[in-house]
Amino acid sequence: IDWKTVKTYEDILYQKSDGIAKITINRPHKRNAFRPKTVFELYEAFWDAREDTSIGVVLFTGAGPHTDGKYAFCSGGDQSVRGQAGYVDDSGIPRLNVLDLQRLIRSMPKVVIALVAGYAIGGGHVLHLICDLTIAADNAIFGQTGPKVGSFDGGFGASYLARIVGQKKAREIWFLCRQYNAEQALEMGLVNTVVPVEQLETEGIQWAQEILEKSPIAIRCLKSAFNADCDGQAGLQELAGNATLLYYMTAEGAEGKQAFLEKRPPNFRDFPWLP
Ligand code: 2NE
Repeated sequence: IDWKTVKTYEDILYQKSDGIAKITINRPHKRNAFRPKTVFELYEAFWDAREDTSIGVVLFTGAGPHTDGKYAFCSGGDQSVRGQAGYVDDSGIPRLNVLDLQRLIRSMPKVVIALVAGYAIGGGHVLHLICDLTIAADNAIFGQTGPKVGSFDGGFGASYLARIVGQKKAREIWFLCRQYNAEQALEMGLVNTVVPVEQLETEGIQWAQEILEKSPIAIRCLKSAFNADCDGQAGLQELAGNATLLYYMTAEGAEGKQAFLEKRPPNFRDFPWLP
């Protein structure tokens, strides 16, 4: 596949090719931990992929291996910039801006696939979790560390994890802060499949290409339907937004707008009240 760089960033790589965007956290010396700048850059790239009508699937991954031979998807918030009220950016403002990124990934009407080689730990584990699909390399290691390092994610990190692996397992993952290998993750439904690490990107591209053969609106509505089951009124808003989008595409919806613009009463009499 012929990846073309979209824009050059400091902490991430952003490429596209043939309907697929690839976003890579590029801080392997920190096991791809994110600082506020990393998250701002990720947000911009994900937003661009969301807006690009030629893009249907985003592959989200971490650069590696590092010079010590180890791989990481992401090891969560960069603890070296953690201040009293969050992760401190270049202008001294403490932030938890990864929460904005989580919501963008979850709500964008494109399929986001996490490609996890090595560590997906802490806030990095939550990032793979909220992706639509996860393909794990055989060397992947999953886990939460919050209660060990003085942090926690009680949002998607807790409630959505419990939806995926069940309440008992989710509590075990958070309360004991153990690490789980790729096979264990597969067994608990945390990932979709496991492949040899050298095959990770190829497998991701294969899954993306299969998805790109499908109907964009069907996938879009399904994603928002899955979200609506968990996300309360925000989830319903997403699902209902798609209903409005589809309604605007009908002659019936267009008649209302046209009548208003032509300053005449609308004529809905020709449209059936379907059973
Ligand atoms: C990921 C893990 C298990 C890897 O262990 P290992 O032994 O393979 O590597 P090592 O030596 O720990 O790390 C390599 C280098 O990366 C840095 C380390 O400090 C080390 O740097 P040097 O000593 O070579 O200079 N590094 C790794 N992770 C980092 C991090 N998160 N922040 C800053 N530097 C990091 C092991 O490294 C590990 O356990 N890392 C910490 C995982 C963690 O606790 N993350 C934060 C959880 S809290 C969070 O992410 C969060 C949240 O809970 C709520 C909202 C937002 C964020």
